[in-house]
Amino acid sequence: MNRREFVVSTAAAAMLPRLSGWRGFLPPSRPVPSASQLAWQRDELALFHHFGVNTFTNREWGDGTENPAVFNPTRFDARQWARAARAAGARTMILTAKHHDGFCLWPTSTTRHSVASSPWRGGNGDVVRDFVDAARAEGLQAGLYLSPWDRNAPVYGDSPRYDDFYCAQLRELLTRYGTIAEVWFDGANGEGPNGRKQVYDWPRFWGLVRELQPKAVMFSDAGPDVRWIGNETGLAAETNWSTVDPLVVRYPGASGDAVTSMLQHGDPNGLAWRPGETDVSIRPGWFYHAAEDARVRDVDNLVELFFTSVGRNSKLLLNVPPTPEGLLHDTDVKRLADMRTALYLAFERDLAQGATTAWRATGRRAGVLEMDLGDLSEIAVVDLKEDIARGQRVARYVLQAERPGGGWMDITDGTTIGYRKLERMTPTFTARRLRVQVDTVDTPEAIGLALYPPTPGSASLDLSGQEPTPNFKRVRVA
Ligand code: FUL
Repeated sequence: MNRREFVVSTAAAAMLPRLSGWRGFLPPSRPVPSASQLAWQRDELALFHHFGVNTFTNREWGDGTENPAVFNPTRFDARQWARAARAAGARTMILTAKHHDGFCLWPTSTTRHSVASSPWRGGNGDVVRDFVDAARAEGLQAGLYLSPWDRNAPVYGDSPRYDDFYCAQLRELLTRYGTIAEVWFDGANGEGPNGRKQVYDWPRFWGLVRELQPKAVMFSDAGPDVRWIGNETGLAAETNWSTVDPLVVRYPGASGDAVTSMLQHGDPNGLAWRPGETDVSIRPGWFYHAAEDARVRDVDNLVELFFTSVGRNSKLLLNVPPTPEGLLHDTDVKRLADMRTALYLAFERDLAQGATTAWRATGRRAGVLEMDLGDLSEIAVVDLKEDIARGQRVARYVLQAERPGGGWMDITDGTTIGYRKLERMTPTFTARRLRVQVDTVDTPEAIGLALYPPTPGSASLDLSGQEPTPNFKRVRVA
């Protein structure tokens, strides 16, 4: 799509809600994901890597006055990051090509504030190049974060000139390094040296990404493909629609109660498919700080993050920051591998495999899935899913189990399902026959149900030779 088409389609999308009173006359189709959005969601886990001058100055936000000479990783090895990402079961890794300090991790022609002015590899290094090569060598996809807020660029605040500068940087990143799976925008916005607030031309930025990398998904508060989940604590909301009203969050960085609510919950009547991504760090900071070496999230905490993000119809983007050496810290690497083992064990044996199931619509906006496991089974995790290729419809579900003497007992209930809804059952429950009743916002469609038994506490498995797989399933390695 070129810029003009983008503007036209945005204008058309903006008009649709005004017709919403007429929805009864529109075809009864729900918004559905694009092929890229679907693939993005099915990957479930991506890693984020915050790396730059802050890694060396021990800060979270640089002010743009850093001397490029501080950037000098002594043992830089992006392949080590990629191996750790792969061992974690992630299928995409995203790098901060530029953070708010404006320092570029690739030799850009737009500014001298880059790796080219650093002593690292005699000024001939390119972190972005090594990063994308390493990701691909490990069979992973690469994504890039280019901070719009730039505290070094002299033209920041001189809006059209900075927009040109920013687009030139995007163009370099999206034309030099092959296929980029995700382009990550935050909404940070400040004043430039002229004292004026920068006004970003978002339709232009998004149009350029579409033109140069049509298959990439774009993340920001306002998408257009993937939305921020509204916090950095790893919590998607229990009620989480992948559809949004695009008029509520109009640009990245917009604030207000309606914005927060739309980011967290989406909108069942929203006309845009824009699923939520949950970005959170394995450490307190986004950048590496040695003082936080003992504060890396433990395995239980990482598994919990998976349940509160992926398990609530979101995707987990887990930040693991490289050290000043240019490596991921051993503690973090070990935690990632252990997280994957724990997830494999949790989802290893689906009790619903081989069960007898039957789905039927019970009304215009209701349906029921019935399941007979054949034997009484102890259930620790309930895993519900909708076929999101056909949109998201479930607004409420109730899971029931048959009592030994007949009759049904409520076990758990909830609101949205979407791509995946995971519930940890504490205490566990035992059942042979189950059913899930759903209320939907459109014609009911069959839902999926997987059930997992309790896992043996601390089993240790070597999964290092395994390919990352959807749903953290184990595959046999030849
Ligand atoms: C925010 C930034 O201000 C933080 O430093 C971090 O990069 C986070 C992922 O996005 O907007």
